[in-house]
Amino acid sequence: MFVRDGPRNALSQWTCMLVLLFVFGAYYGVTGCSEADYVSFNGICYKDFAEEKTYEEARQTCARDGGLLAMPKDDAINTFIHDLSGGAIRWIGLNDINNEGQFVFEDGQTLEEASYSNWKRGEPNDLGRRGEDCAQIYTSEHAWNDAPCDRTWGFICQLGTEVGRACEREWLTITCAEGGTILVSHANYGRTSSTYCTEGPRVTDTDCTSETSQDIVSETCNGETHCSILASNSVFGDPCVGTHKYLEVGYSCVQPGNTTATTVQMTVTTMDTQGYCPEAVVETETEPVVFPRTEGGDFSYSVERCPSFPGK
Ligand SMILES: [Ca+2]
Ligand SMILES: [Ca+2]
Repeated sequence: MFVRDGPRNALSQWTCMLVLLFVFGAYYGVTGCSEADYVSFNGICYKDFAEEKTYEEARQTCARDGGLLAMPKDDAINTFIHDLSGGAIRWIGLNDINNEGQFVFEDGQTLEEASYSNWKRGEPNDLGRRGEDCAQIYTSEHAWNDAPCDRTWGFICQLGTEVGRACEREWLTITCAEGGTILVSHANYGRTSSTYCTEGPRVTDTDCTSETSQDIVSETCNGETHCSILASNSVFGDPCVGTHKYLEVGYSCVQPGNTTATTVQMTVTTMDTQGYCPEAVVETETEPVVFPRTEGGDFSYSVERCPSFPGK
């Protein structure tokens, strides 16, 4: 019996491994996040941690992944991250440790600045002798409560604090100010939402992902203070022919020597390709021209993008 079952067991183990590899690969490809098990939502990657830690320990766990405790700054994100935990109680990246009553997100933004909060009625109440300075998400309405920071709960981390987008054939330019450098956490050239870049065909196709995006954008932008990348098929290939696509990049600006993804002032601008057509270079159909790095990176582009190109 062992002899007969041996090969079959081995075969099923292989099948199982292949299935697991495929599922993991597909999952990783779809999420496009730089760390495994993180799931992207509108450009930012999130992960639920069920293991219970104090607020500070949870903070450190997120930092080890290059991230921060999750900062829900609108209803959609708030609901999404709480659903990740199955509605369990979780620390979020919001506290009034430094200044009683003045709640601040982990990236330094105050609740007033973020203009979003979802406290349960009667919260925050800073209850007890030691007070309550750390926020958690905890009800079926995804409402928040302040709790003692040294209590232990599960928590949710996020990678990236900012999102930049450029519609197909536009440039996405990311700049970190104050000496910060770019750390890309998520990138996708394709379409996962019908909300952005709606001027084009098939914008309801929201299942379009390019598995190479993460690598290409990371290679171009990580460690730089500034980077530009063209949202086009010539850079990423065409993951869904006929659909009007956009490039979405989730990132943080990290201070040198700081292992935690600290947010500093940053700007994202998109520029029309036309603005970058160099005048002194001649392009032919067969030999695509490479942009000098000062003009936005060394990507080749096609004739159609620079119709007024000299020499054409
Ligand atoms: Ca408090
Ligand atoms: Ca409370």
